[in-house]
Amino acid sequence: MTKSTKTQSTTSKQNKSLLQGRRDLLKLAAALPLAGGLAACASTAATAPASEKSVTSATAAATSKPKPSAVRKPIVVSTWEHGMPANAAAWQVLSRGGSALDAVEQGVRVPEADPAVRTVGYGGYPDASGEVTLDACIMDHQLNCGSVAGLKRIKHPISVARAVMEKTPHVMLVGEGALEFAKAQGFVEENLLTEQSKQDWLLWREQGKAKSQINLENHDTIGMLALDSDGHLAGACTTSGAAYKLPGRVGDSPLIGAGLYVDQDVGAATATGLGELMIKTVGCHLVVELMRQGLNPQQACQRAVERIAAKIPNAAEAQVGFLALSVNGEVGAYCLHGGFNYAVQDASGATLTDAIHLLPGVVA
Ligand code: SD4
Repeated sequence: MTKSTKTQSTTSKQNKSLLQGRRDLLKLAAALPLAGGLAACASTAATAPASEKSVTSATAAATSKPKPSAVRKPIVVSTWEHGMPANAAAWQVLSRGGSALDAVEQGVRVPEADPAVRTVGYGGYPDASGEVTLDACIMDHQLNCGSVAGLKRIKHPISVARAVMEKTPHVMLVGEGALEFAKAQGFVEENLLTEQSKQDWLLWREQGKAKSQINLENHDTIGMLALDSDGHLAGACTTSGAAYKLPGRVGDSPLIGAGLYVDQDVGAATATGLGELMIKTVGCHLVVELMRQGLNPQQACQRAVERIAAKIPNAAEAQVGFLALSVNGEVGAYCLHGGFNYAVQDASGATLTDAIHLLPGVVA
């Protein structure tokens, strides 16, 4: 069963007015308290359960030890709408008693292979030179992790990241070394630039590179977190990164701690949005550590977004979203601007939910 709880829609008119209103957002960001205590904007706070409205009223939910029957498992959560079919693939693994690690790998391979998903894998936006370069990482419940960055011509970077984790003594391989490793592991080289992506890139060049490389619209990385029936957590994150990025630019998505973190004692977190902001704050590690301190996943995601908005000048020009899953199966998400949604699947069905946001306005 699939039911959507999507509550907000975005029109191009709304986008335009939001972009025009960036100055206001900047002023608002500048006014944010350094301690990060700003409550969610009124329009969205009203939709949050009372327990989620203030991080200051944190309970020790994330760290308490509920009865095994109270743990919500198995469960899988993903960023964005393309998380729905990705979760469905992960659920095939989880519902048969498979591992969270297998589930997240199988799940994110769905958008990696889908040319209609323009920000992940095959068909993703290229860099400024017209080359599609992919970033991905994966992590299990024992702090095992693997990662690739700047990987060209391989459709499934998440599976290469898993091979780095399982078959090398290293965590991360980049560029040519990552490609050589992938080929040695039997991955096949192929062209990842679709005709559509090529045409869009040519237009971007013709227009004098007018459109920003990193903006509010190109931010749909998939991050997936799962808790399996054995109670083990795992996570995966994969992206083509910021559209028309400088060749060589690496975002948060392949960086353990920035775009993904998993700690079996506490929970897991993944991120989407402008990677530079997550790198500066080691955002996903921050979310997990906040959960360790007693915040629930929702509260932890909110606190991390507030930290970014308060400490990083111009943060409001970008989108940032966190998604977290506790070891007890609690889910939370929070973003800077409206428009970020996340998919959840468990035995009760599948949902797509708009995350609560800090600043007014909605972007696609
Ligand atoms: C990055 N975080 O490379 C990625 C971009 C993205 O959703 O699309 N995130 O910065």
